[in-house]
Amino acid sequence: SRKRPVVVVTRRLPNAVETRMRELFDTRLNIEDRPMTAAELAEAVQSADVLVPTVTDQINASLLAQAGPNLRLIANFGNGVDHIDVQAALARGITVTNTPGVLTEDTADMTMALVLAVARRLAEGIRIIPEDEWAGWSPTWMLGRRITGKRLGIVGMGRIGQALARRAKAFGLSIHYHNRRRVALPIEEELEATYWDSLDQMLARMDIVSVNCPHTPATYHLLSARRLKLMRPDAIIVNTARGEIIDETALARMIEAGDLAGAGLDVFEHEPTVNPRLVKLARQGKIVLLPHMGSATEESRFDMGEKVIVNIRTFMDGHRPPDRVLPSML
Ligand code: 8YV
Repeated sequence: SRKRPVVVVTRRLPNAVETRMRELFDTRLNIEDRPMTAAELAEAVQSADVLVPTVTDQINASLLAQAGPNLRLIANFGNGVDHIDVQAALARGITVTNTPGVLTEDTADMTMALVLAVARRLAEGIRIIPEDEWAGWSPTWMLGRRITGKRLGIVGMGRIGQALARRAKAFGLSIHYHNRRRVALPIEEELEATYWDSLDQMLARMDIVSVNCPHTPATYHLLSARRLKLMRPDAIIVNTARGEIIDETALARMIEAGDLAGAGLDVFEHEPTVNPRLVKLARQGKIVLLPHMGSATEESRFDMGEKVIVNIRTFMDGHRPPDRVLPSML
């Protein structure tokens, strides 16, 4: 019988996923659930046939330069691959796969939840009763902003952007989007979505902006200080994609100055460190911060594990894995 591939998994995964992986592969688990150290990662790439990293591992060129001859596949547990130097991996003949599709709906739900939380002051309201701060109802107290009838601008109309658009449409928002290219006409018609070739022009006219594109060299600080200033002062911005897409310092400055009404962020430039200015704004109830929970459901994590397993098995059987990351995606 064929030798089972050595698969190094950098983080603890749901039990069912780990059990299945142990049945199928010579699986080496990181028993403590914490990111691997640089030395552990180096050891992993030297010994593994397959590496299964997550967003908390930096798989950069210098690490890959230490890879042993057996390392042929990096099967990422997650969709975003900005923590992996994919070019360097491909240059060494290492295939990279991710887990698209299975976390789309959950991430879109969390994006909509952030929109609602910011517009309707959910984070502030939730504290009131448990902290014994409710003096009673008043006509002018805790007023947020209506969602219905507002304009939502989606930056990045991929799977998650489209799933968000479907939800937002049901909430009575009009859908606008900016993308590298226009999406297919049937999708545009279904979503009643307006395409903006110019991100600048779209930003200037939206009530709500949602970031749903991948983080690549082309989208780093796409929402720069200059672009954030184009937004209406009563607008809000939400981000469930990657922190690096928004210039966080510029965003904090604008909220502090009252030049932007609110923000809902699930992702940050230097996770798990969060800019203290953003933390302060969250304590003041001016913005809503979540600790990277967009895809955090039991179901998503299980399905992500399944995807990782299918990618490994297909690759080991000598076929093209279904979720290969291609240079055109970077
Ligand atoms: C995970 C994500 O938190 O898939 C992504 O891109 O951000 C989330 O699903 C993480 O990436 C798991 O590695």
